[in-house]
Amino acid sequence: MRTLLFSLLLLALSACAGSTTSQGSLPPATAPVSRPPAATATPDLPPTAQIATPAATATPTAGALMAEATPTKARATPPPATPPPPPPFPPRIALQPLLTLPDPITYLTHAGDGSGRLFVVEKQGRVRIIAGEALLPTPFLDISGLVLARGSEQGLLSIAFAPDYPSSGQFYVNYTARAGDGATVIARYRVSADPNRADPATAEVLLQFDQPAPNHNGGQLQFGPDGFLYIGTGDGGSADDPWDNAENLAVWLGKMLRIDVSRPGGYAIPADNPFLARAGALPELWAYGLRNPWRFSFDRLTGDLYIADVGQNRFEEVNFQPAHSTGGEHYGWDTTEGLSCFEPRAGCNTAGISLPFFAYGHDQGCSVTGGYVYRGARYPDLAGVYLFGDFCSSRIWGARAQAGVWQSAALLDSGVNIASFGEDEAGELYVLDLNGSIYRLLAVE
Ligand SMILES: [Ca+2]
Ligand SMILES: [Ca+2]
Ligand SMILES: [Ca+2]
Repeated sequence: MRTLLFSLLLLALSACAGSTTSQGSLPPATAPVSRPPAATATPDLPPTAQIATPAATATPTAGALMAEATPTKARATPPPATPPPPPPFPPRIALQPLLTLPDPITYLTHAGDGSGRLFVVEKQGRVRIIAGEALLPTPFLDISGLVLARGSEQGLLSIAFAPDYPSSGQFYVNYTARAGDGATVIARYRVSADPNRADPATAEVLLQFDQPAPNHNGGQLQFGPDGFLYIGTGDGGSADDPWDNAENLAVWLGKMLRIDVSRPGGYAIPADNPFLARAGALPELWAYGLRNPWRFSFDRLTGDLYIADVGQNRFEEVNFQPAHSTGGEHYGWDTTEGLSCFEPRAGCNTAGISLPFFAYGHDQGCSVTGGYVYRGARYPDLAGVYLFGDFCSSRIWGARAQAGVWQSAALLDSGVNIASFGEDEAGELYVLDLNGSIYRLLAVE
């Protein structure tokens, strides 16, 4: 593992060293969607200082989180002889239009197969391929006959390719189904003999659970650095978690799930899942207390997990789970929203709750869209920065932990209804407008 990480580090360093030439082959970054926002957020302060919150809640948390966020030194050993200084913060970014699809889109990723293809998820139930910046006319997968996409948060919500996709041809989808009137389905499929076409007849439903309301269906799938499949589920919907699902370990809703899909037929429970010994708890649970973790991602270099959790009426938040976590975190909902008490509104007990490292009020947005830590080669200024945004305000932020302290800043008012961020195989990032437009995310001078 250490050897692998060290190799990755060397790769990243050599990529940085070669950045000047690789940048020269890019189109000029002259198409920012809009200007950077006015400096409403204080760039160099920890984000906890940005929002008004009861001091009793915020103060102990900030200290604890900063300690937790200290980069794990063991991972980077042996260190390079002269580590490069971190790039200045905040970076300047812009968006550059890539393509516009005719239908609403929810996600973009890659297959990890060296093909350079981008896979774009259409809300109605199709997966499209972009190859060489062109949209292929025939979908990779079309399961629109199975997908219920009526509500704004319903549809085909994400796709994740197995870590061994080049040999297994297997991938996973998360959608709300016509069967069960919007029930969540996690299903496995395989590619056909044509690498640009999946075989719909290979469908195998791994998990299906009811959704009591059309909203808060989670939707993200990601393979972790441990090879297990992580699944974010929302609290089921309506408002205020009326069924108190998120804190109930006996139900699927409001959770992060973790399952082993490495063997044929169904799935297995990883032997170190945190609630195996807890009577009445579902063994698939990895973490709980989530409201609607619409997007989460792993830092491909460090393995740290960033979970953006959509808030109720006051705060949006992003949670940090270090790579060495053994799971079982309670992310607060619906005892807390952001850094504040939610139920009850005052005097809530935050003992044992993992509070977010970044929260913002609804003066700056209304629905957080989690993104990725930039690990690409083209833009060294973005190295190690977690980029994320808000669907309603279109704002994009950057955040990073530097010497154990979180730095964060608003980077761009993008004008995009940010449904998702996407990452290609090279680690370059994309921003998706729900309405169908895809943008490259660039650093600019
Ligand atoms: Ca729901
Ligand atoms: Ca409640
Ligand atoms: Ca929370």
